[in-house]
Parts: sequence; C-alpha cells; structure tokens
Amino acid sequence: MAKTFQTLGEFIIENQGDFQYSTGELSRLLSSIRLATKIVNHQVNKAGLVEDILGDVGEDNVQGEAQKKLDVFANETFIKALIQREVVCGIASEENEYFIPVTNGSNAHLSKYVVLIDPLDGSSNADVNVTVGTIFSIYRRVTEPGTPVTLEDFLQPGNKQVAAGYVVYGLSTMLVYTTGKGVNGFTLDPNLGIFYLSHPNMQFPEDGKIYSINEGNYVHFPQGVKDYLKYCQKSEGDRPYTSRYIGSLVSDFHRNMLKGGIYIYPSGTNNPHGKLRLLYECNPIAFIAEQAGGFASDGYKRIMDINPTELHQRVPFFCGSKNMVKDAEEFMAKYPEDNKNY
Ligand code: AHM
Ligand code: MG
Repeated sequence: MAKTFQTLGEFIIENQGDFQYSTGELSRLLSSIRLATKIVNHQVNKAGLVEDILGDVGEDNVQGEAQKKLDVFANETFIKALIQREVVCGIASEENEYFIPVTNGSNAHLSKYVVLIDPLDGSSNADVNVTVGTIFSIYRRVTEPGTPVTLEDFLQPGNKQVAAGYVVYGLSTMLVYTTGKGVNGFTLDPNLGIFYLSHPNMQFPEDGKIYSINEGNYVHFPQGVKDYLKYCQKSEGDRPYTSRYIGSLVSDFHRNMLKGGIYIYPSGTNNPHGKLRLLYECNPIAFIAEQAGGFASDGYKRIMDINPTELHQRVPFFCGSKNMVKDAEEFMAKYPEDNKNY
C-alpha cells in the first residue's frame, strides 16, 4: 500500500525484503544511482544557461557518434558514484568501448552486481531543450565474487536482470524502476531534492492508440513494418492511430506506458540491425514494459530471451502495449526472410 509522501529511499529499504537473504547490497546500489541521477538532473536543468554543457566535445563515442558534453558529464557522474560507493564489481556504459572492472585496491571487488548504463539517452535532444533520459540495467555476476569480472558477466540475456530503470528529465524529473515486482515511478521535488512515489504499480494499457517510429526512414523499413504502419493509419474501428515521436526512447516509452502505444525502431536497409543497443536500451526497457504488463520483441521473438554476443550489440525493437506488439509481430511474421537479414 503506497503511503503519502513515501520517498524513494524509504521505498528501496522497505522493499528490500522482496529478496530472500538480502544483504542490502542492491539497496545501496539503487541509492547510488538515485544520487547520481540528482547530480545529472541538476546539470541537465542548467542546459542553455551554462556555456560548456551543450554541444559536442569533438570526439566520437564507440558507436561513431558525436559525444555531447552532457553525455560525458552524465557518464562520468554515474561511473564515479558507482565506483566510489563500492556497490558494483563492474560497469558497462554505452559511452565506453570496454567494460570497467571495479577493484578494491588491487583486488577484484566482492560485490556481486554489474551495471549496464546508457547515461544520457537521446542526447541530441538536449541542445534544443527537449527531454532526455538515463537507462540502467543490473545483473548478478555469473563468475565468482572476488575474481576479476569478465565479459561473460555482462553478456547475459535480459531475462536474468535483477533490476532495471530509467530516468526521464522532462517537465519534472522521474525515476521509474523495477526489481521484478512491478513498476514504480518517483517524481523529484526539485526544491527538496527528494524523489517521492508518485506512480505506484504502473500498468501498460493492453491496447493503445499511439505509434512511435521515425517515419523518415520509411523507404528503408522491412515490408512487415510498412504494412503495419498502413494498418495503423487505416480508418477502421478505433484506427487511425495517432503518431507521436520525440526521438528520445525514454520519453516515447514513458508516454506510451502511461497512455497505451507502441514504440518501433526496426531494422532497415540503412540500419541492418536497427539502432538501439540490446544491453543498454532494449533489455532494461523491455523488463520494465513486461513488469507493467506490456511486451517487447525484435519483431519475431521476445527481446529478453536474446543471448547477447557483444557489449554494443544492436537489435530491432518493438515495445509497448501487449496487443499492439502482437499485431506488429503478426505483420512481421508474413515476411520470415526479413528475420534472417538482421
Ligand atoms: P542515443 O543513445 O545515441 O541517444 O540514441 C538513442 C536514441 C533513442 O533515444 C531514440 O529513440 C532514437 O535514438 C532516435 O533515433 P532517430 O533519430 O534515428 O529516430
Ligand atoms: Mg542511447
């Protein structure tokens, strides 16, 4: 039962008992993410005021994209908070080519958790004062605590996630997360610097009327996606659906979870594997979607059952209201050969 003015800190502690034999390690980890979020939020809120936080730093990240200064700041902030508080044994970030092992002096850290993070998603929106986000995913390491963390600890399917969440830096800043027991959303009171439980037990409507996709890429889409879009646009029953696309996954997903809708970033002739990263974007968002009663697919199968082969792997992403994703999958199933191409 949600209490009035329940803070995120209280909520984390009170729900620690969901995990048998809990030592409080996950709670400390979530608290470190909460702290880093507040620091990043403070900086995001000054975008436009402070000269040197907008624009490019002049370097490309591992994806070959221009790194924004806010990206770099957010990346450093999350990594520092996690390392200094000694709550993880390794971190992988969308902004870093390799994972970062966390050591305690010269020894491998005893913590059993690894974090994968997209520190500032949709950052090209920051220059124009449009919502950006942070996405994180937490796994238990598969190798022995106390030994050096390995790539294997990070390359786990989404169905092994212990927790996942996102932060949306919008009109207000919200942190939404799951530990596999439903989804809860917390809104930051900017004056007090405290997250309060504002959206307990979030639920994805089973059906929706919003579709979110970058239609500028239409000519490149697989035929199944083109057909599904025509279906969304057809005047029949509760259609046509409404098109809404911010170009910031966290915001598009957040809106669709509240109102009912589907987000699609498919493969395309210009993007053979789609754009979004399985480990930093798709898996955590998929975990939240499923925990709220929605679904996430690559067009053919469940996102969270994909066995990752690389840290920065990309996959097509169809995520949202369960019935909408199922409808989209039916259109995709008519062209099984497209499945082989990505
Ligand atoms: P980023 O991690 O480099 O910011 O890219 C991910 C973002 C998503 O937030 C968003 O949904 C998508 O890229 C938009 O891509 P596009 O501009 O191709 O529509
Ligand atoms: Mg991203």
